[in-house]
Formats: sequence, C-alpha cells, structure tokens
Amino acid sequence: MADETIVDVLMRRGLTRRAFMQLCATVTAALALSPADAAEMTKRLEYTPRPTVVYLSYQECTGCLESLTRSFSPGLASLIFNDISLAFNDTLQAAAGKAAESAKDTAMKDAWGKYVLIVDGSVPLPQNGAYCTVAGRSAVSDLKHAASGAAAVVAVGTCAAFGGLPYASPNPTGAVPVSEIVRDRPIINVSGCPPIAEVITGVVIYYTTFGLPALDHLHRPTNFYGNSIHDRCYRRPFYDRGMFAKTFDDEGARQGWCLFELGCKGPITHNACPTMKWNGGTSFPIESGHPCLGCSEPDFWDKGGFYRPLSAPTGHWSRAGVIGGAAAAGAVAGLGVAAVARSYQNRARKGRPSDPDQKNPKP
Ligand code: FSX
Repeated sequence: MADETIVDVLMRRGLTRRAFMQLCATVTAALALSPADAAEMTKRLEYTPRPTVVYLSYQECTGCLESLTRSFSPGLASLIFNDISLAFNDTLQAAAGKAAESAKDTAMKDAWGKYVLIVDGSVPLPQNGAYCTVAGRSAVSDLKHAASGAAAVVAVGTCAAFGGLPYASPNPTGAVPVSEIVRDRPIINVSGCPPIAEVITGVVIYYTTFGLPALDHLHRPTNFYGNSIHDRCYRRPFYDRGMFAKTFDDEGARQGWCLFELGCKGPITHNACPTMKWNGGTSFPIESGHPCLGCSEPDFWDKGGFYRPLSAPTGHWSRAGVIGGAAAAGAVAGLGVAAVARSYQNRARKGRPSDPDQKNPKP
C-alpha cells in the first residue's frame, strides 16, 4: 500500500508495540547510537513512509550481497528485506528477463524522486560502456537513469565506492566508482570488500529514519568508519610495547602479538571490524591471526602487497614515522589516509576514461 509507514507494515505482520520498541532498541544498538536515539527512532518510524529500495549490481563479485544476506541481525535484515520494500535486486529476485526489468521500471516510476538506490560494483566507461551491460543497456546509462530518480545513492562495497578490484591497475575495462558518474545526488560510500552486513543494513535504516549520516572525507558514515582498525584493535597493547609477530608461526604469533610487521594495514584503514566483527560478532581477520588488508580504503589492491609492512622501504609510509608510539601512529595513520585519498583523487582525475555521455571530460 502506497502510504504505509514502517510501523503499519510491522503491525500488520503481527508485531506488538512492545516488540516494536524492542526492535528499535536493537537496531539503535547495532547502529552504535545512544539509547536515547531508540526513542527517537521509535517516534520517527511511526510516521516515516515505507521507503522503496532499488539495488543494482555492475562490475563486482557478488561478495557484497553474499555478506548482506548473511546478516546476523534479524531486526536489521528483516527491516530491509521485508519491511522497507526491496523493490529490485536481480540476484535475489525470482523474476528474470523482461518481467524483472518491467518490475524495476514500475518500482522506480512509483517512487520516483524518493527511493534509495543501492549500487554495488564499479562502472566501465570506454566503448560507450559496452564492457558491462544489463538488459541490453550499458551500466553507465542504467546508473544515470536510476540515480536521476533516487533520493540518495548508497555505494555498497569498495568497487562501487572507490573502484575496487575492477579499478585496480591496469583497469582493463576503464572502471570508475559511482561518484564519478552520479554528481547530483547525495552519495553514501559503504566501503569494504565486502562491507560488514550490519553496516550495510545499518546505513540504509539510518538514512531512512534520520536522513543523511555524518560522513568522512571519503563520504563514509563516521559512526561506522570514524575509527581506524588500529584505534580499536585488541592487539594494540602489543603494538604500543613494540611486540610484533615476525612470521605467521613464531612465538609472537602464537601469543597474539601485533601483526604490523606481517603487513597489517590497520593503522591506515577505517572500518568497524574490531567492534562489530563478522558472522554475528564471532571474529574479524586480525582476531583470526591475519593482518588487515585495508579493503575499505581506496586503491587497496594497488598499494604494494598485502603482506608487505607499511614500514617496508617500498611502502608509502616510513618505519620511523609509524613505529613511534601510539600518538605518532595516529598522526601517521591520518597522513596515510590523506595520502591515499590524494592518490586516489589524482589518479581518478588523471587516469579515468571520459564519460561517453559527456561532450567535455570531467575536470
Ligand atoms: Fe567489490 Fe561487491 Fe569486493 Fe565483491 O558487490 S567490494 S569485489 S566483495 O562484490 O563489489
């Protein structure tokens, strides 16, 4: 029904008022919001119209959707899949071919100007976008059309947010991130290869309830990407004491020492892995003994080796600068992120192919 609120839908499904308030408390906790926000969320959901979500996929590996469908927060997942109205997702839906395209067109037409557009994957520009087509239409043209009717665009995964794997050198398809194509709509980047399921759902629920979240300089929500992995890592005390595992099977590794010298990119990577973790809060890569790969940062494939320490001579950061105690590490991490952002922006400016629909290449 067109004017239904989210509460209307929940009540129709038999949810009691008490259960609804419990759900709001669970969701706000998952979003890392304060308990006071639970009351505000309850109030807002009572008059928030049920939003339509259109989910489009381009050049990606489907890992982001795999992550999303494995959300361990039933409240959040249910809000997305059942209550918010996921109007189109070509991987999950039963319809195919013309029926699917027609369903997408109808959903977008009915909610034109109001729907949330989720995009995963990057978009190739050369040859009029011929390297990625959906239903006979180029991804670039499909995205422009869908974005023109969206209230906001959520770029899910590092491919959509920063180009990701398809964008890695030599970028054979001329892929670019969503932000290189969509210039006139708010964009929320939910990076990670893939992102944490509860972060994806949390961002959509937050936008639906409260509007645009606070974003960092890379357009990522600060409530999930405001801290570096290093800031919240449970191995941080070993880093501060200079206790580093040198190999994956030495005594330091067995004792859970810092993985910095094994290539951990935690100091220059912003994400919620140490606090939200994966698989229902079971663990995250560092807790499983593996260095952070830095997958939620731009150009993480191209930065010179997953197992090369940030301090290595060919790396981007100096050992003296990084292994200098917690304060220095924080400062260098900031510089590192800024350097990555600059390199990404420069590369995007210099190397990206021109948009086939633009007469003049973008500055
Ligand atoms: Fe990219 Fe996502 Fe990595 Fe894969 O949709 S962020 S390759 S997990 O699937 O886009």
